[in-house]
Amino acid sequence: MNQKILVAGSGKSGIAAVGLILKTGDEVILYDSNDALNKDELLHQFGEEGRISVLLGELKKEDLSGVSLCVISPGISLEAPFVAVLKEADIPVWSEIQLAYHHAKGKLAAITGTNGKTTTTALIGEIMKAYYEHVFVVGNIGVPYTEEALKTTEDSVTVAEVSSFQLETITDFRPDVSAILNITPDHLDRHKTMECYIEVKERITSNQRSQDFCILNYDDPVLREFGKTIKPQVVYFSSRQFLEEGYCMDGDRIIRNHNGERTEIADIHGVQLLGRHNHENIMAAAAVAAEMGVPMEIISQAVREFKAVEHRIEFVAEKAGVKYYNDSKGTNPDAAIQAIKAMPGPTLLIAGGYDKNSQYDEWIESFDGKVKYMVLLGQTREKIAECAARHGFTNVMYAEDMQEAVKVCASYANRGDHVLLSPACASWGMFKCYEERGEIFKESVRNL
Ligand code: UMA
Repeated sequence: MNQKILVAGSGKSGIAAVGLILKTGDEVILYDSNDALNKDELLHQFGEEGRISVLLGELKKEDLSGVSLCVISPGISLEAPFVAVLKEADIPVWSEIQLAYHHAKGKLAAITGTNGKTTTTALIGEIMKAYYEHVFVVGNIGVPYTEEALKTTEDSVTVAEVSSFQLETITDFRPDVSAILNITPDHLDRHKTMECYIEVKERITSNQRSQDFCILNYDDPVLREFGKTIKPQVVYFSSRQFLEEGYCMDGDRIIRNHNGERTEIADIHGVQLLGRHNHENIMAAAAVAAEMGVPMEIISQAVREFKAVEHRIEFVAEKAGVKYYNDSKGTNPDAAIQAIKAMPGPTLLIAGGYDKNSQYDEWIESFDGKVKYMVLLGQTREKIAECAARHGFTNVMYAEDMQEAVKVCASYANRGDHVLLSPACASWGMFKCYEERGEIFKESVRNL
């Protein structure tokens, strides 16, 4: 019997989820709390009348007649008022990745962590494509899992970047190989406490069984301990310690030690990803790929050929002897610390944006004489400036928009300096998304 499903959120995930539901023959209500959206525009993109309706604004109990499931977009908090209406009506809530998983076939690798998940997911995707014929790279990386789920077959391989938001409402989502890269404070405006955030991230393993694998960061004490408590087989990686079993550094080489055998994956001077955090991403990607059945020679070659993903310490251009880097994906203090560490010399930093309730102390401390000036944008600029002043850093300027920030940096930079956009904050408020922020930065640099 056909179901009636409410899809909440009309962004990328919601639209893709509706597409999947319509293909499976079910009925759908597309709901969005934003009543300023255009109902007809939303409706017409599906070219399908009859089995879809659109509902905007407040959700009432009577709107839920016949609805048996809600599929929620990742950006929507479970504290949103309409979720209480769903609960009252006893309607289960699935995340968009849960719906996709329910319909998907083949093998699945899922990658989470506070930072590095996009780079790691993209790298795993490239490794998989070098070995398997049908590979899908989906999730938080920007292609909703529901967009591809019905294309998967028993022979295909799916690599999913999974955020904490997407894990909040999974039920039986079960990757063959999971990875948790690291957990540092982020999204505390939504998850409230670090404990809750960690618990949500760890859910990626909650349905895994003993034949499955979980790749964990040995250098993160929480994850190291977590590895001792879970059902799947654990593979550790570490950029700080030598591991008898697992992935680690041997001088400048990234290696795998397994059953007493040492295999070299790459020399850090022979890869195009900068910084120690990226060596960790390479280890995690190699570990995931190996447990998904890819031979080490293929992994090693794909690692050497892989270039940085867009918006993640991406080299933009050199102008008047100054190198410009776009790290718009540095949306939390920890990611921004990694970017500063990866800069090879004096740096002018552009930062600030939407307030996710983050603490900036550690990030400011990481400047360590390398950051000459900081140009701040957005909602958090006063909060960051105050924090910087407490730590004795006062070379701070404000800009009204990205173009101005880039111009200010260009006028203060000397030959040999670096200009880095790595905001430590989300883009919301000034930009639609971090991609838009990064694009505007790159365009402003090109226009100098
Ligand atoms: N909305 C409501 N009610 C609310 C809140 C929002 O109806 O209470 C509606 C909005 O009006 C809007 C829609 O929900 O129409 C937006 O949904 P969304 O925020 O989930 O956006 P999508 O376009 O579906 O994008 C999402 C991810 N966004 C978030 O998690 C915030 C994208 O990750 C992801 O690429 C995409 O799905 C495909 O899977 C972005 C992100 O910022 C990159 N992720 C965070 C991060 O990386 O730190 C987690």
